[in-house]
Amino acid sequence: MRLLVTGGAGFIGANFVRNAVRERPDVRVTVLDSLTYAGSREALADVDSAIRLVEGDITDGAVVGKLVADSDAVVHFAAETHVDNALADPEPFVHSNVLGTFTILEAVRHASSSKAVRLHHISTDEVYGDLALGDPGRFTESTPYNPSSPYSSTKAAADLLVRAWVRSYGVAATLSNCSNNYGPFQHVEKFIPRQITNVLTGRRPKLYGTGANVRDWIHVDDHNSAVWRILSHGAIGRTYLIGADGERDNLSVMRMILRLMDRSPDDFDHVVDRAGHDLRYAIDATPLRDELGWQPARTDFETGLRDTIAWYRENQSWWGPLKDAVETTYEERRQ
Ligand code: NAD
Ligand code: TDX
Repeated sequence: MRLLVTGGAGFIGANFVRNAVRERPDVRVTVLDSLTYAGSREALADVDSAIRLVEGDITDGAVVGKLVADSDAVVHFAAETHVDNALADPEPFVHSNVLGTFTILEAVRHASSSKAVRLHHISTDEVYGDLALGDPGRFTESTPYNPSSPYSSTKAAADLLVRAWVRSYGVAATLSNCSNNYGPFQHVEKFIPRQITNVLTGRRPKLYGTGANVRDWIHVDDHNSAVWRILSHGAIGRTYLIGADGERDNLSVMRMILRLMDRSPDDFDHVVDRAGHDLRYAIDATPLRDELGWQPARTDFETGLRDTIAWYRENQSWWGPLKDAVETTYEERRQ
């Protein structure tokens, strides 16, 4: 299978590509990534000789058209992904997430007139907005879209484009909306790696507001195993929610990081809360488990977090050069 992976130099995409190269010798991977601040060649260094990395933008119709025409399947990870950046400057989010997804869809539509091209579009649970704290409900495939932020609204727009291209043009696409990922190679702007690397560089960890907000954590390898399952066995046009029953409030995650790094439980600062901060996300992944037989393998969060802390300890050469600039930006925003 000739597989095109957009955003394959980012956190989830790079883990996906590394696993694909190791576990699926029948798959030939091409990565299309514009190597924004969030993309990293180094994340693909140990599979470098087994893949083709094309540096290019997903809004470039000529480049995308040619790569899609040479592929049997496309997994579309590329996006601007950080909510705080979207609040500060939403324009790149509209560009990459909306126009970029449109460009991919048009390329798949045109290529599909002469051969089969399978598309899997990666999205987020944030398109559903948020749930109240203490609400027993969880997001399902039929929860209405209600995005809160410039990030999630552009992801929602992209999802709706994919659904329309399936219905109107018969594009062979599936979609998935996953909860919060953690694991190796996550950019240090995000919550878990930010706190780990704050401790490792002698800074104080930073909690937005009271830390009561709840996220539903999943290890990146479990997200990616679900993506493979959907790509191989999913029903065209379907949306699958991906989650591993990992709900935890931010304060508890902060305290677990501090404990695992031998710091005292109050060794962090409360900082200015995020504007419009979503309260709680929670995924009901029953259809993915029952219909496609998917099971997450890494459901022990404490073990996953311990492994992630060890990975950041051992890979300072990867994240070290990014850290100062990220913290300077946060200081300017008083976060
Ligand atoms: P990331 O920010 O780490 O990586 C994004 C990658 O996309 C980078 O390599 C970047 O260079 C590339 N990219 C951005 N704009 C591009 C463009 N215009 N052209 C080409 N490449 C471009 O993001 P991530 O956390 O790996 O997220 C990947 C996907 O998964 C996104 O679609 C995101 O919405 C979705 N998602 C993420 C999470 C999470 O917790 N991180 C959860 C659910 C869904
Ligand atoms: O320093 C911090 N302190 C803090 O308390 C940061 C960076 C975050 N937070 C809070 C905000 C959130 O409630 O932690 C929680 C997680 O924050 P992020 O890592 O920024 O993730 P989130 O906003 O939940 O979005 C993530 O999951 C869904 C990804 O960034 C998205 O791309 C994905 O779609």
